[in-house]
Amino acid sequence: MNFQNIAPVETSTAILDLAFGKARQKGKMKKLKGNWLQIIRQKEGLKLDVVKNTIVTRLDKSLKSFPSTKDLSEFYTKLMKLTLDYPNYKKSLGAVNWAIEKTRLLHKKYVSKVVKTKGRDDIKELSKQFYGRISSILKQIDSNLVYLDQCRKIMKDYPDIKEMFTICVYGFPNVGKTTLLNKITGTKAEVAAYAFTTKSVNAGYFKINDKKVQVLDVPGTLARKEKMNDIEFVAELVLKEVADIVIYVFDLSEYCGFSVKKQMQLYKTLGNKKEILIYLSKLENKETQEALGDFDLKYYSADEIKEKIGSLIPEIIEVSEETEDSEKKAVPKVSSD
Ligand SMILES: Nc1nc2c(ncn2[C@@H]2O[C@H](COP(=O)(O)OP(=O)(O)OP(=O)(O)O)[C@@H](O)[C@H]2O)c(=O)[nH]1
Ligand SMILES: [Mg+2]
Repeated sequence: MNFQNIAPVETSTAILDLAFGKARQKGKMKKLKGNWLQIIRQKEGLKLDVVKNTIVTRLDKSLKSFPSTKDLSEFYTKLMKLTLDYPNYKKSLGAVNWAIEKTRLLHKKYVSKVVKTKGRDDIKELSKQFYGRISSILKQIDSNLVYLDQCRKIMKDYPDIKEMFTICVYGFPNVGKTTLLNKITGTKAEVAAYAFTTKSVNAGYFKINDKKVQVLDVPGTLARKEKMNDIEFVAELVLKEVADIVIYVFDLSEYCGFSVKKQMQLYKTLGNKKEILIYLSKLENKETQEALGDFDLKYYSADEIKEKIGSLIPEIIEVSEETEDSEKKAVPKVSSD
């Protein structure tokens, strides 16, 4: 899902200025035929069309560029609930929809009134009413438009997570998660010698046995449930909703600033619902070598991790068209290992 392409949402004033400006231009341009009354009726009808079309097109474009709820994965739905005022977001989309319908109805009503007018004053009065009512509709949704634009700005920074077999690299800040991601996938995400370098989700991809794998390196977490910030919640969400396998990174040298004991506590919170592969960073360090004696969990090198992942990716069985009348289906099957 790509959240970068949501179109900026204009304010009601900007949309009204544009619509009325275009209508004024239209009123000047057109050469029309008929008697004077027919001409001014036609002119006014055209202006009403321009106002309606401009407003409906602009609002509809905004509405359509937001993702439709039914296309969103559980991960993005939860992320939206976490980072937006979700009821206000839904209400705002509904309000824009309401304004589109209301504008269409009002236009229809006034177009039929204009053709029945008897003189210049009648027409003037009607168009004044129409412009007033249209302005009032748009003003009513102004706070919704402003809020939707705020949502767009937040959603623009959502990680682009693809639907494929996914590994989540997890562990305390500064332990070497991003370094491992770069090692496995060949990406060049930022690595630094201080905690919380990664502020968002880094994604890398590699192929094993002809199958593409997504590796997500999430920001370091301090496992403090009650004081989590948004990005730590995102890390948890990736871990729970997206990851098929977790790589837990231990830094036995403790150069990261966290004791092995603390790192072990976070590791234990992962439970056994998902396959967890342990990676030890900074293995060449003296301190790591010394701590290795007490470390009695199975761990893997970066190359071994890739191999192991290859053996854990589900087989995709293509159901042939002869056996299945409907469209081809891909049935995932977890390989027994
Ligand atoms: N010597 C050595 N240094 C490493 C190794 N892995 C990581 N480092 C160093 O440890 C520091 C932190 O590495 P990162 O990969 O940025 O750690 P991170 O877990 O992604 O950190 P956050 O994004 O802040 O959570 C950097 O200075 C790395 O160069 C390793 O295997 N050996
Ligand atoms: Mg990092």
